[in-house]
Amino acid sequence: MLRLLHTSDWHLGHTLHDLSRKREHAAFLAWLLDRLDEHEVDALLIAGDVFETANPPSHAMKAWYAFLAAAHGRRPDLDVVVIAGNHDSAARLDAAHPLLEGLGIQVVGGVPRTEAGALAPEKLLVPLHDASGEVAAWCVAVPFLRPTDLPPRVQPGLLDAGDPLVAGVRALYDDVFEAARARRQPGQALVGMGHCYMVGGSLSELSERRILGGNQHALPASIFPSDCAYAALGHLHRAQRVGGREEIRYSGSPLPLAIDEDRYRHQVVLAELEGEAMARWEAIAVPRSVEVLRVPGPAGAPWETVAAELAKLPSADQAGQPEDWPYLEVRVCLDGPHPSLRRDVEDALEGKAARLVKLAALRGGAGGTLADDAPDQALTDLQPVDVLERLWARTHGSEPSDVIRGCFDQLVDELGQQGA
Ligand SMILES: [Mn+2]
Repeated sequence: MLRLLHTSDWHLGHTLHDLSRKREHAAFLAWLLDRLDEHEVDALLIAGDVFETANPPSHAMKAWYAFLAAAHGRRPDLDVVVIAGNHDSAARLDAAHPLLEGLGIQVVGGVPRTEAGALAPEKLLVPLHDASGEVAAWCVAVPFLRPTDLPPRVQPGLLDAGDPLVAGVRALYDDVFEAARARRQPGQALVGMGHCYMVGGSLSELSERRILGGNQHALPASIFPSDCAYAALGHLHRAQRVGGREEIRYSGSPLPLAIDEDRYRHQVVLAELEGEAMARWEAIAVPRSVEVLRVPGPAGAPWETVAAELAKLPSADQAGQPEDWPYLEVRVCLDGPHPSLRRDVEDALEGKAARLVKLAALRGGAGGTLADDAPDQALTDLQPVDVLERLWARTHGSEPSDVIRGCFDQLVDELGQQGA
């Protein structure tokens, strides 16, 4: 019996519209430590996006190392496997590897290569130990892959409907699973890890950057072979299985990383392996330490209705510290100009225990021009690709092609890495 605990997409250092998530992350990490004990976890799999940015703030790095030290202190025999996500700096994560390795913590940031440039699949293989200290499984720990990580020998068109990137990812996983089969003894399981976008996955528009294995290069579930007992995935923030296979899962993020993720069931996954196969799995819900309120709801309502709802919010003086107050999104349907909307909302929230992170003015009604009343949209509400689309529409009067989008996404990713 081998007990795996799978989590991903912590995004330490995240801010929600400039509000720090530090306290929520601290609450989650303390909760997670308790789960390791409660469920007698043998191996903790962290499937990427440990940090929000390639160059995270020092408090986020401190939280990360404090967690690893505490986990090792509580369960000295715990195996921890960490892969880099697209938000992480591969090099920065790897930098701690020499120190962490001695604690049973395996960090895989970048794809290891020999001096001749060949893939070194052995370095992506991590043995997982059961409670008796025996190797019970081999973990194929593949970090987030960038185009330059893929083998050059891949010929387009042979597999995967002609997408050479998808074929390249498949070839890399094949090589590492093959190396794992060569190492394993009968009775030892194969476990996969990845930070990628799989075919049919459900995206959060607001918080997941499009990546390789993004919309244009969705990976088929078959990159995880049928003898893979469990695949621990990261990138999508909503917990879900992939390709109808119970053993291939996104754990989802432990906290909502965008307002529209408030309805996700935030969780970690506990999977139990018996011999070479998964015996059972269960989702463990992560308690939410700070609520997300959407008033009146995603559809919005006229201002009078919204004002009445805001008046019902609890008063600030009975509601603890401001850092614990709910995040609030207010959605107002307008059928005419309402230039004082922001001020009216702020007045309504005076003395209320809620932190306004987003005010959305939804135009409806008679379709007259409301240009003079356009809601002030903050740049922080836009994703980089939104800016591309707007500029492209203004310059060319059309939408950018998939090729242009793909190049743009890659550029944004490379810029993020340069901060590291
Ligand atoms: Mn993520």
